[in-house]
Amino acid sequence: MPRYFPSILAALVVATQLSVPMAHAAASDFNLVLVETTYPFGDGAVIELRFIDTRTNAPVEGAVIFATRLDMEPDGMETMTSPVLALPGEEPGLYRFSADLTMDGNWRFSVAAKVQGEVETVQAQIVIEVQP
Ligand SMILES: [Cu+2]
Repeated sequence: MPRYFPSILAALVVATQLSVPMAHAAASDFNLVLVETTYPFGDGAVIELRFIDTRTNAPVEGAVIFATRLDMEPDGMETMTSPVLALPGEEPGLYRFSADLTMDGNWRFSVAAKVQGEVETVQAQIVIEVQP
């Protein structure tokens, strides 16, 4: 075991040196897209996001999407929020959430995502239109 240690250490050093932006995708290489931008007023809306690697158009699987916030900032009501609940995904690269859309108008959906193996956090703010 001890004689393997230096090579493990060397591998770690190489890995660390590679983890500069050159070796990784940038946050701008990813895109979070709403499947539907218009929703009816009411409880239990299912909001679906497609997470895409724009370099290959491949779905991004296994990302952790957090810091979700839904508020009415686009209509000047930033303090009016609605809780967002993550739902299980149904297909690769599709991330689903549930929220009560308690007022018609424009809502801002704020999302941050961690992609496996990537350093940068992907962030997006997407406007949802809720119709009466
Ligand atoms: Cu409102």
